[in-house]
Amino acid sequence: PNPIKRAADKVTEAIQGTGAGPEEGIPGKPAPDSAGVAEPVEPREPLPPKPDQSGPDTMSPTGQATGAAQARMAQSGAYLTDAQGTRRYDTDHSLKAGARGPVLLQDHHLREKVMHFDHERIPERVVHARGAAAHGVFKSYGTAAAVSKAAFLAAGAETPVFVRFSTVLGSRGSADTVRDTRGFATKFYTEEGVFDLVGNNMPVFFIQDAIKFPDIIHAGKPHPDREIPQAQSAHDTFWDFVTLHTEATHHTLWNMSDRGIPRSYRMMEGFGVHTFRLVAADGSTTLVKFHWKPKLGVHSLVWEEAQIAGGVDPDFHRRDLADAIEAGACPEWELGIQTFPDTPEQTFEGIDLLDATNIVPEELAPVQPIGLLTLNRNPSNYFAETEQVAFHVGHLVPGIDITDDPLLAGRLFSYLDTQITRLAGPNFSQIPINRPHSPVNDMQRDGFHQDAVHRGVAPYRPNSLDGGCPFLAGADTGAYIETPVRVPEATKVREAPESFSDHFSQPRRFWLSMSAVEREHIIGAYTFELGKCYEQAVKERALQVLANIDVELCARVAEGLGLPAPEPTVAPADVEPSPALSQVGQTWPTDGRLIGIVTGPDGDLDGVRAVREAVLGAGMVPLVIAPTGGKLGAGEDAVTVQRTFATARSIEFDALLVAGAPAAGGDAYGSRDAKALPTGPQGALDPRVSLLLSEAFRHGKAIGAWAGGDAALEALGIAADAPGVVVGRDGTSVLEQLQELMAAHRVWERFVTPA
Ligand code: HDD
Repeated sequence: PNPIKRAADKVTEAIQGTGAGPEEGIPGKPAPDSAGVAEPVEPREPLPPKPDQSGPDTMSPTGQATGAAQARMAQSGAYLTDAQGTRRYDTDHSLKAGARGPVLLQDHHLREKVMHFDHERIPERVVHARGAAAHGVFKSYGTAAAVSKAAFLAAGAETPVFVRFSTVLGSRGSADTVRDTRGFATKFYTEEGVFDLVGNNMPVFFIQDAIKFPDIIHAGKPHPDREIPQAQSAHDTFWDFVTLHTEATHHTLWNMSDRGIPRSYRMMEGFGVHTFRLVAADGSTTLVKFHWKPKLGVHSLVWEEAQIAGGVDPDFHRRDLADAIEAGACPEWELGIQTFPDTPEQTFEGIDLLDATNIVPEELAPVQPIGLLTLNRNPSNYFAETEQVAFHVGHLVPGIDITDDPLLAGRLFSYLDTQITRLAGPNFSQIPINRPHSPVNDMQRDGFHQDAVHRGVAPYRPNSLDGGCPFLAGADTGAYIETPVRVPEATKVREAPESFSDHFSQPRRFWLSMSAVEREHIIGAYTFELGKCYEQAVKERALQVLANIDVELCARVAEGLGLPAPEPTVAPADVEPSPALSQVGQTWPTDGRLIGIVTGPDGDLDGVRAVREAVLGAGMVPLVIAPTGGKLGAGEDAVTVQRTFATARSIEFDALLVAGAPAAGGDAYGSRDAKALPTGPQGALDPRVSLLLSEAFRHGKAIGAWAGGDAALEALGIAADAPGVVVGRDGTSVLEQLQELMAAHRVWERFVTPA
């Protein structure tokens, strides 16, 4: 028998006086609440974690359980206790002098409960506050073994990972789909210690020297007087900074491109940004740039979708990631490296590898795949894992070393420092999500939140009292040894090298590499963002920067702002486009794409059932959209409605299908009877369906209709032969054609571009 039901029955009996009623005020016998809502009275085992949430059982070096074992320890036993493990009989009422009397100061349970609540919030990250994360595994192909001795890059090595994606500017409660750079931070729990690859979804950065990081972030964050706008770069201080600091031009252009509004975390590239130095077993070194390549391709929202999603579903990306993993559509990325000879100049084909505002085009240095990342498990507790995870670019393992990139140097300070405030002390590596999976045997002691009970009396080296333990490792026993790079004889200066001063040729390459439709999106983004600025001088300076990238770009944005287009102040750089930078023109797997099926109670439900099966069979997600919730049809074959006209909005779907009416008599084509189509109060197409279809059309999504469902499209003036519209006799054949269209992500022909 169901224990919850049994318990509920008992309480009901008590209320109705048919059983042994709870005696008022006696601990151990819960009283029914005034609404008579039954609460279980018998303890039962907590619900097991969902399959994708149960972490591996491991023990940390300090003897603490981690993963699922730790989760059980945090919430163990059947009864509610206080923080000291003492059982409580009531947690809903303060201790009072009489039921209507004053609350007593001696109520230490009230005091403890509210005290803990008062301190539940910790400072959010100063940047990248809004994030979503998942566990997974990294399987090495072994192809990097020749250039790096890192054990996790050896052939066949499998390493647990935790990946956190984020936006940069917004606070923890801000929307996911804002125009911004996305963080892509990966913690590899390797057998040689933790390696963190703390990257972004863009390969370049705003600044070349970490000393400017507070400035760019102050400029991007909300204005200090009114604290607006939230999570936006469309405001004066941001544009003031990036136009006065032209090294930001390349990154700003990436931000204004479709890369600034990804469709999904699953469909983003990731980049280590800096040049790193790999060290092979024989001591030879290679300079590299890290790339994450998503198996589903790199795709973006269109700007209107991103804005609608900000209101309709601010958790759009977070939900998408968690839902996909829970459904078993585990996202995958290939890790790749571009390799460059480790010469004293640290340049490649004239490109300074220490300047983080530069890319090296993939056509010049191909990305070589070295392993596969699969995210396969959602966190079981957001705070414990996603919030408390602490990344640091200085978490390195033997075989991976740093370069003299001045941006990286500052980061090596910042990431440790910030955790001391955010995670309240220096022991954050003992928090379960941050614990290395390799043994820890340091001589660090004490401090706030010290979890370990260290043994021994001699936490110093050398010592004789603890038998000389711990011992030092050497190169042959896996020690991390810094590469003995020669530092050129130099004079102390506060200045940038001359090679950091070209701020326009790389942005120009990016612009020239874009397809016509991507250029339109960029023009639209600059026009929108600068249109939100109040200061004329800021807009004029921004146009000057654009003129130095490309005169056409500048002229179009100037036109939108109603300002004259300035002449360039630097000659346009003679650069070759890099086709790999464009997101348009290829096809990709459609796994996990969401298909909305619009129908009503009189719709072709047999057809809807068949289409649902076909969508599932193709590894995608069908969502039936109908006027109200519940079921359509009767009996075992009834179709469950997942979205109503009130809850469905176009942004959720990658494609839409409109069902018509069931075939009447001998007409195999179905009926265009208006009754089968979802109608609104006046009998016309329901306005919410009109909005759904017209938005999907405007956003370049594939739309299909069968059995007369195209009457809905006709009502909106969408022709049956419009690009990306498929009308057919049965839903499954229409679906096949939609899938082909979705492989290109969008119906690009629908976007108007100049001839
Ligand atoms: Fe940073 C967080 C990525 C430059 C200072 N950064 C942070 C996160 C990512 C990046 C993905 C979120 C990590 C997480 O999910 O917890 N940051 C970058 C990249 C950079 C970069 C790709 C340039 C190539 N960052 C950068 C500089 C500084 C910082 C130059 C400071 C001088 N970053 C921080 C920080 C954060 C951070 C303040 C905030 C929270 C945290 O570190 O743990 O220390």
